[in-house]
Amino acid sequence: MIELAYWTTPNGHKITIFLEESGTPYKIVPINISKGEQFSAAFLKISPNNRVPAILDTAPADGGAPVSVFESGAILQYLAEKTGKFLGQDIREKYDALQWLNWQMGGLGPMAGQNHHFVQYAPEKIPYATERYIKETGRLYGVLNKRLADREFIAGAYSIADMASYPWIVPHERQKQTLGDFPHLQRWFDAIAERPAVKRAYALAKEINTQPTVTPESRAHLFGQTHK
Ligand SMILES: N[C@@H](CCC(=O)N[C@@H](CS)C(=O)NCC(=O)O)C(=O)O
Repeated sequence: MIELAYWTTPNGHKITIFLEESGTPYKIVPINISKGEQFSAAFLKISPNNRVPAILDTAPADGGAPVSVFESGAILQYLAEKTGKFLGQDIREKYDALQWLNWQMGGLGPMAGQNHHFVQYAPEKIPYATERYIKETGRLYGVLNKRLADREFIAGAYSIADMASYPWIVPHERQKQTLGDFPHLQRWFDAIAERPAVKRAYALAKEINTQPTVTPESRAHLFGQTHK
């Protein structure tokens, strides 16, 4: 059984998409980051960076003690290897998916995250910062659009690379991007949105939380964190 420490955010959706797509049994453990639950001792034990998602696999492949994994990219890779799904065995196919998974983790996710921060949440509007992250998000959309020009999915077959990127394209309007400017990305986005497992993952999120993550009350938990 996979226990998924989860909140209804893009990085959380990546994992529910995988679990729904693969038919892996799982249990959600909600970690309401708007209320500061990411700082509880029990959660920090499996996710020392105080970020969701994280998993606990109570029945790992080697039959040993439970295995915990944090960082959504590492979780997707762990689950793909555990189930033998959505990550090819062939070296070229596998590393196509892994390099694009890491592209999402090191590029699209953090840049779009800063875009969300400066465009929507920063208490003062800083034109240099908003422009930088809107442009960088657009540049990354362009890279993905080009990649998808001659293949159905990012690494050829539908894989964990697609599951990592899709939730970060969902908020394209909030990121001040026009999907119509990226026709191959738009085609890919529409196809993934129609997948029954993806619909189930987003429907499940609505059962858990319908409130915005960032509210006047949650700002104190989410922003201005220091080493203390
Ligand atoms: N690189 C991490 C990022 C995780 C992350 O930033 N999670 C956010 C929600 S999407 C979070 O837990 N925020 C809580 C906080 O900022 O304290 C991953 O992909 O798992």
